[in-house]
This record gives sequence, structure tokens and C-alpha cells, in this order.
Amino acid sequence: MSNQEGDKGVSRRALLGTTAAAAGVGLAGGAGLTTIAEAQTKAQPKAPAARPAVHKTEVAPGELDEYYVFFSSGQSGELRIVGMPSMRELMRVPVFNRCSATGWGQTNESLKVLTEGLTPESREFLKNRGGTYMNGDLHHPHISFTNGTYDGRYAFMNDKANTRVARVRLDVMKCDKIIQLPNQHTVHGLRVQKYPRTGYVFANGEDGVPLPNDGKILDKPKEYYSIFTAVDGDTMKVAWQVIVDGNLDNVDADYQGKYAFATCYNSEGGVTLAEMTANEQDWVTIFNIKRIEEAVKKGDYKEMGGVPVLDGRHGSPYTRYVPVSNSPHGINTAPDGIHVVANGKLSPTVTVFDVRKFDDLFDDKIKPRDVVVAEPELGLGPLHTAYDGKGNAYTTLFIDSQICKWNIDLAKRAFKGEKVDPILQKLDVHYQPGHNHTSMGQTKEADGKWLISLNKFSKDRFLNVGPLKPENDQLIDISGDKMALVHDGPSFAEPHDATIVHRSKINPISIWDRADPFFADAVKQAKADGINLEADSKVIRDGNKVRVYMTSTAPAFGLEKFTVKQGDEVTVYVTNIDAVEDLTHGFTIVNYGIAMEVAPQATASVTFTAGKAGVYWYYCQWFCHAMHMEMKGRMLVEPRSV
Ligand code: CUK
Ligand code: CUA
Repeated sequence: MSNQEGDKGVSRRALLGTTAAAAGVGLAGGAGLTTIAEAQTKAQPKAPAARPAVHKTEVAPGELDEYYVFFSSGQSGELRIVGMPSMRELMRVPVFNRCSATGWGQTNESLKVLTEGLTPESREFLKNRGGTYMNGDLHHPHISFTNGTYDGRYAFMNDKANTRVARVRLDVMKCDKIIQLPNQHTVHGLRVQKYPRTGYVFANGEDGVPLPNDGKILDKPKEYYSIFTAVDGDTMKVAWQVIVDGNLDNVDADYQGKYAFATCYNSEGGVTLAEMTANEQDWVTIFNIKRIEEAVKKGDYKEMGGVPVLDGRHGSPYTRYVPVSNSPHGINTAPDGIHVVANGKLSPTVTVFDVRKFDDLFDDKIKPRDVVVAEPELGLGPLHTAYDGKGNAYTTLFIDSQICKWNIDLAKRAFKGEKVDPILQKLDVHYQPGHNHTSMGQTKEADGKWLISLNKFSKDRFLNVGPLKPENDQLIDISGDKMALVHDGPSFAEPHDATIVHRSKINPISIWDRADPFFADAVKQAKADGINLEADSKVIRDGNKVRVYMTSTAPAFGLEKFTVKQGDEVTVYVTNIDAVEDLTHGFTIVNYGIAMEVAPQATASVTFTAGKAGVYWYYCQWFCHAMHMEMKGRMLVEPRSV
């Protein structure tokens, strides 16, 4: 029976494949591939089965991966940690989203992170909506650098949806700071200073709006401005902002600590698709960090929204605009510390810059296009480029559904007129790749072992899960002369970007330090209440405010019950006094919508109004012990009238 079904499944699928291909041909023959949408839905050649890899991709039970991959999750709003080469998902770190498992967005500790960095306008706007945003669009996670490579302190990331920048501490893998940028509208591109250290976190404002955006100017696009922001990664405060011409898409920085550079796909300042793509050329905007810092020091800026804002439009000493073909997207600095590639998107070319020429450009000794040293034509829809540290580059071709491997030196020679082909290989990926990433490839320590292609479409690559499909993050072995596809990895919405970090760079702890600032407020409040969090389980009444302190140690809470009055504002502080690796407790109140995680030696707290009278069980929601089911107690809420 099951065999028969299997056979039927195969033939049905083969038939569907033929039909789809025929339909594709019909479309092409009848109307021509006139739009990108049509081009990208054209029939794709079925991939050959995965070839045996040079490297062992299998990570046997009990073995550890060699690399951490920090994946963004797009509109899911979280950071994901994946092990490579197994591509097993190891952890999800809630950042801009609300998380049912950890209580992110509900605990006092997380709400502090989510609310304290909002602009005053947003604070006002959100005050009747829980005080913070519950969605985010996390595109670009980047690890802090010292001297051109990862230092394991922090990951920084953007929220395109609500113009925020977040920081995740890599010692505990928790988000500890989120700020919303004033003046700016969306943060899209985000990357960090590589040298001497991070330092700055560069955040691109993709959309232009009036300054200030208070409703006095509305439908006058000529008076909209895009903003480039440098955030101080240590203090998580805006260091300075620069107003630019056009808009800002992706950003990267050099290995010398002198320049940051961003692609602009809307030099037109358009507000419609037709307007944004009207010009044959857009540009790359280069920011001179030293000049900007000097101007800020001299007070040569306007203060807006509480931060220094400089004018970096054409003619300014702070910026240079280098024309490139229509609508560039990704921009990527090579590990050689010299070359930067801007990816053409609507142009089949990528443009290669030499950062050593930027000094002369800013001194007006050369013209903007003189910094271009190569411009190879690679294929349709180049979006992002990664590097192997051996002089080769790997560019995603969105429309062609391919990774193009090419050589930077050959591309430079071809640019000078030599008859050489810089393209070394094209590999089909499945399908429509956006970002791609090489192991350690965004540092000076690029090791040329692995490449991940983050494909936007998976179509037929996995069991069908309905109209909404996963993406496909494909692992490619690049250690040999030829790229070899070795693994397909489905992922939920929507990793745009990833950073591959050797495990030697990341050293998280397993048990919280009781002095950790993450729950310092709870410790302070307990002290004021005369409570020893690690020993006392007690209820403190303070008018209609009730503070419930309890320990948790497997398999019991410090309180088997507590009583409050209907209408009380209740704060529950749970301290996990188990100092055992992986022994996490939880705290959930039934029918009260309260749930949180309490990891070993942590204190977590949550505040709510006891709006409903009655008996409400609370329980541990993290399986911790054979008696985990019995790890519970009762909240007794006396009715208001009693
Ligand atoms: S962007 Cu998504 S594929 Cu937001 Cu880095 Cu290029
Ligand atoms: Cu504690 Cu389950």
C-alpha cells in the first residue's frame, strides 16, 4: 500500500514537472520573458543529487559543529543560531519579536530593553499598545570586530520595520539594548566598523521622509531626506547622522577604519517604482569617517532629535558619490582589505572599487569613477558577494538562480582590456538567492571552506507544506576548485543574511552570574524590600502593589501559593537557584497569559494586574525534573468586593 502510494507520488511529480516546464515554454514563446517575475519563474533545471563533499558535512551525534552561523530571520524578528556544517538550528534569540517560550516582550527585563531606547514620539504613540512594537524585520546580523576579525562580544542587527538597531550579548545570547533612530525612516543596511574595533555600527536609512517628519510637509518628495547613522556600539547611542542625496540600501566598511560606503538604488528620489528605476545610473555613497568626526568635534552640525546631523549631500566634504549602473544592492568588502564590490541588481555587472584610492578622491585629485578597478558582467540579478580569502568572489545571481564564482584579479585585467574571462564557475542554487556567505568571509580571516546561499524560494525542494513555503539555505563546499552543493536547509521567514563565525571566537557561559546587569533591577528592588533572592520566598504588599518573590529549584517553587486582591498590580520575581547546566525553569500562570523562562541562576520578573478573581495555577513550563509536572502552585485572587 505504502509502496504503491510512493510510486504514484513519483510519477505524479514527474508529470507535474513536465507540465510546469511546458507552461514555462508556452509563456516564454507567447509573451516573451518581459518581466523579472516571469524570468524568475521560468523552469529551472532540476539539480543533480548532492555530490560527495571534500569536507565531512555530517556531524555525528554528540559531535559539535565547527562554526556558528548567526542567521537573521527577517519579518520573524528574531536572531537564529545555526551550527555549520550540520545546519542544525541551535537557538532562537528573540529580539524584535514577542516570544512565548522565553517571555520576551513580557518580562520586565525584556520590556526594559524593548522600551527604553524608543524615541519620545514612539513612546507616546505606543503607550496604549503595550509600550513597544511587537514586530520587527531583522535583516543584517553582524558580529563586533577587533583588528579586522570577530571578537565575540556582540552581535548587532537592524529592524527595517521600526527603524531600530539592537545588540545581542554573545556571552549569554540575549539582547541587551535596542535603540530607535531619530530622524531616520527604516534601517536597512547595517554593518560594523572592522578596524580598530566596533566602534561604530553603521545603519542605512532606506526611505526618505521630511525632516522633521511631523506632518507639516507631506506629498512633497523633493523635501524628503535619507539619513546615514553611526551608532556607538559600546554605549548604543547615536554618535552622528549624515543627510545624503538619494537613498541608502546596503552598507559596508573598510579594514582601515577610514571609510564606510553604501549603495543607493534611488538616486532619483522617486516615490514610485517607475521613478526609482528611471535613471540608467545610481551611485555608491562613500563616507569619510575622520572628516565627520572632526566636524562633530568642532560643533559643525545641526542638532535634530537630540543627535548631531551633518549635511552630506553633493558638494559636502563628508561624502563622495560614485556612479554605478542602475539600482545596486549589496556591497561587500573583500578580506584583502583593498577591494569592495557593489552588486548591480538591475545591471548584470558588479563594480569593484579600490579603497586605497578613496583618499585621493576626497582630496579631489581623481574623479569618482577613477576608484573603479573592475566591472565584470556576471549574469542576471547580482545581489551579494562573498569571498574565500584566495582572491575569488562568489556572487548571487537572483534571476539566474546561480552562484557565480569569479576571480578579482582576472576581472581587473579584463577591465584593462586583456582578453581574459574572470568567471570560473556558475552553480545552480534553488532558487533565487539573496545573500550568500563564506566561512569567516567578512573578516581578514576568510578561510575559504564553506559558502551558504540564502535562497528566497524553495518551490519543489521540500515536502509541500502549503502555499507558504520555507526558504532554502544551501550549504556549498568551496574548498576545492569547484563549488559543490552539499546540503539543503529549509528555514522559516526569512533569513536575509547570515554571519559565519568559527567556534573559537564565541564563548558563551552556561550559568548566569548573579551580578549580571540583565536582572540588576530585580536585585535592587529585592534589596529595598529586604529580600535575599536566593533564599527568600515572600509576598510584600506596598499599597495596591504586590511583589511576590520566590525561588525555584527542581522540582518546586519557593511558594506553593500566594494571595493577592483583584485589581492589585502584581510583580512576580522568580529566581532559579539551581546552579546546574541546562536546568532551566519557567513560570506560567494559567489563563493570565503570563509565561517566562528562568535559566540557571537567573532572576526573571513579570508585572501584571490581577484583573480576574479566582484560583489560578502557576506551573513550571520548562521540563526540568521527573517531578516537573508537579512543579506548580496557586495564585489566589480575592474578589474586589470581599
Ligand atoms: S537585503 Cu535581503 S537579500 Cu535586506 Cu541584505 Cu539583500
Ligand atoms: Cu522547573 Cu519544570
